[in-house]
Amino acid sequence: MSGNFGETTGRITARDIEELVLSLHSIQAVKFGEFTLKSGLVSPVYIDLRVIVSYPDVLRRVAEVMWEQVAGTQFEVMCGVPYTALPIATCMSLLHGSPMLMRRKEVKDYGTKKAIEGAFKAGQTCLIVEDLVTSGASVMETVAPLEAEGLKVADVVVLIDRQQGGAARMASNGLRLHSAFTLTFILDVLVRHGLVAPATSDAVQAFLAANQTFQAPSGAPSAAPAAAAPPVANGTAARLPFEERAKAAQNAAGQRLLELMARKRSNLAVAADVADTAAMLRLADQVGPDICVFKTHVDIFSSWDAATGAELRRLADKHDFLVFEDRKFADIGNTVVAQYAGGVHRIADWSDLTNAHLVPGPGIIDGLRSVGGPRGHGLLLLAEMSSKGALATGAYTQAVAQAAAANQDFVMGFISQAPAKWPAPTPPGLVHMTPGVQLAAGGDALGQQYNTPASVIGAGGSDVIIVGRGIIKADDPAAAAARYRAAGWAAYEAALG
Ligand code: 5BU
Repeated sequence: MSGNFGETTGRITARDIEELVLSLHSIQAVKFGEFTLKSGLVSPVYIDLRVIVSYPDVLRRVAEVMWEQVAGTQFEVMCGVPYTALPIATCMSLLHGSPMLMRRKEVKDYGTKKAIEGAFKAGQTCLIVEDLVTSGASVMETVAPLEAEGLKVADVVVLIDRQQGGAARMASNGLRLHSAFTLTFILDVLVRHGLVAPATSDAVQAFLAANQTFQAPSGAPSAAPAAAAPPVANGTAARLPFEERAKAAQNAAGQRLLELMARKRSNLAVAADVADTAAMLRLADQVGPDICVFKTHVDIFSSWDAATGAELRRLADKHDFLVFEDRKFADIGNTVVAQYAGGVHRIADWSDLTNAHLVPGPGIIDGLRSVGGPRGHGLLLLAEMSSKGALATGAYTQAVAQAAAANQDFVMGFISQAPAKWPAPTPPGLVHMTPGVQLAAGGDALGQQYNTPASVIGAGGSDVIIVGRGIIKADDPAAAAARYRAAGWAAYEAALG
């Protein structure tokens, strides 16, 4: 273990977190097998963090990792969800001198009858500390009595997000969920270390997918098939919900993207055009809760190494987004193979999707497929561009649409501007992503042209808004991302009719 855990202000690395996952496995806080839950369901995974009280070193590392998640968050007091999180909250309190409150699980029917113990004033902000979030129900049980006492709750920190709807439930209650890692991340680490078989990992993932707890509020697209709707991906009429289109996707990354947009209720991609990797990673952690895709231009960062790629992957797992390297490949097949797999950046090692021009002809798709196909990656073809005077129009755009339709095993969609204006709808499994988006239409001095989320998703018929400067130049990028997410999602819901 690196020395960071010994210091209260030290930055915790991806390696520290990986080692913590291994420790949790070795003390059997995370187990795999067949476990009958209270509900009667048989689960292939069992997480019980109560055991960490017997391992003070693990408890301290858990507290440090969780503290790190809320380092930039404002709060005056903390409250652990009884019982498992109480020692964690206590440990965070002791390590950082942050006062704590306690919620009684059973309110005393004698004496003071207080539900909340400790010293506080109405109007103070309270951070909720929890070990594990599944549905989020236990967290809400603790939020209610705190709010009843006049405390304000905006943030919840957990060690593990089981990815079964807790984050969506928190969001629907106006709460931000900060998790140190997801169950998917635990599986990745344990499979990589040969401690869990890939088949077990697959079984757990299938269990998680089949046991989602959060029902989107009415008005949101339902999980039921859209009866008799024609298979139209874009255009202004008869749009299918993302979860339906995921079933039509032939590329693994495209399917994951459509599923995650539906699950996370976000069709926002952020363009991380910042100067260095530290700023890029900070941005990924800030906007992560609100985005479906994090887009990079790896060649604008002042430096790059494999550890940065690994840390970006950890953040992608933590916040549930895909990484898109906007490389715009444009060479012959043989060259793009080397550019995608090798070089300084080793793009295929850390990105889920990338993009290419079709100028060289279909050999570019074949070359990139030979690297990305076996890894489950996807390719976006550039069909239109946002810049003034772009030459990708008309017959060229239509040739791109045809090439995408003919290569759906690897091509997951398009960079486009207004697919609703194309002569024919594209197959429903293909995704449209659109850059050149700000809350007000306009442009910059170098030819960039901006449309609004409503016009891009609505009349334009696109699926995902890509926003760079509208978010990264904002005083508060996280707040700006939340605004763009809301605008993009409202436009999508309106387009569904
Ligand atoms: P902006 O700050 O929102 O303008 O950033 C837009 C991003 O999308 C930026 O990274 C561009 O390189 C990228 N982009 C674009 O703006 N227009 C295009 O047609 C394509 C990519 Br393709």
